[in-house]
Amino acid sequence: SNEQDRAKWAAGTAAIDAYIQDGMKLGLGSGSTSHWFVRALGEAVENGLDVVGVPTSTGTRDLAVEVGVPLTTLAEAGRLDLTVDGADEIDADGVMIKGGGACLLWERIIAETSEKMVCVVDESKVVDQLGAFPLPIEVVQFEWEATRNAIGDLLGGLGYGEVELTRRMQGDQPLVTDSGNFIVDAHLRAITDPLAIDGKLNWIPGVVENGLFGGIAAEMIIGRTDGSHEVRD
Ligand code: DER
Repeated sequence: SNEQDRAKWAAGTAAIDAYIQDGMKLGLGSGSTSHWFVRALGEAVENGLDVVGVPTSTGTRDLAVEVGVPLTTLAEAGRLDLTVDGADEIDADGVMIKGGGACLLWERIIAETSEKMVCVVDESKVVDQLGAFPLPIEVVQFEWEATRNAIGDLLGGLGYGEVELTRRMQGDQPLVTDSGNFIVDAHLRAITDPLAIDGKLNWIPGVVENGLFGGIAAEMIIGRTDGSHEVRD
C-alpha cells in the first residue's frame, strides 16, 4: 500500500542523515526498505558524498549500479563501517527474522563483517514475539529433502512439534538463491527461544544459514506511514 511504502521510504531515507558520512564503507541491504536507502544514497553520492558499498544481493547490486553508488567487495574493503539492511520481523531485543527476500546468506556475511548493523523497517515488522513470519533456512540443493527432514527433527526436539517446512518457490520453479541454494521456510508461528534455534540449525549437514539474526542489529529505524521515523536501540 502507499502508506506502507511511505513508511519504508521514511526508514530508508532517514538512515542517510542518521549515520552516513564521507569515506564510509557500507553494506547495502536487500528488500524494498533497504532499496529506498540505496536510492537516497545514490542521490547523496551525486551531491558529492564519498562512499563505497558492498551489495547483499544481485538485486541490490543492480540498483546500486543504476543509482550510481560505487561498489566494492569485502575482499577489497576488509571490514565495513556500517551495514543498513531490512528485516521481516524484529523484536524488542533486536533479534530479527531475515530472508523474506532470499538474501539472508550474503546479508549475514556482510552484516557480520561490519562494525555496526542498523535495521530499517516499517512499523509492521516490529513484533513482541518472533515467528509469525516463517523462518527462512538456506539449504544446499543436494538431497534437500533429507536436510528438510533433519530440520524437522531438530525443531520437533526443541518443542515445536510437527513444523510445516516448505521449499520457497519462484513461480512454478523452486527459488534458487544468489549462491545457488534452496530456501526452506519453517512455519514456527511463535519462536520462544530464538538463540537456541540459531545455535543448532546451522550444524545440520546441508544447512548453509538460517534467518534468525541475533546480536547483530545495533539499532533500528522505524518508519511510520505519516513519513516520520523513530530510532530505537
Ligand atoms: O530478506 C530480507 O531479510 C530483507 O531484509 C527483507 O525481507 C525485508 O524486506 P522488505 O524491506 O521489502 O520488507
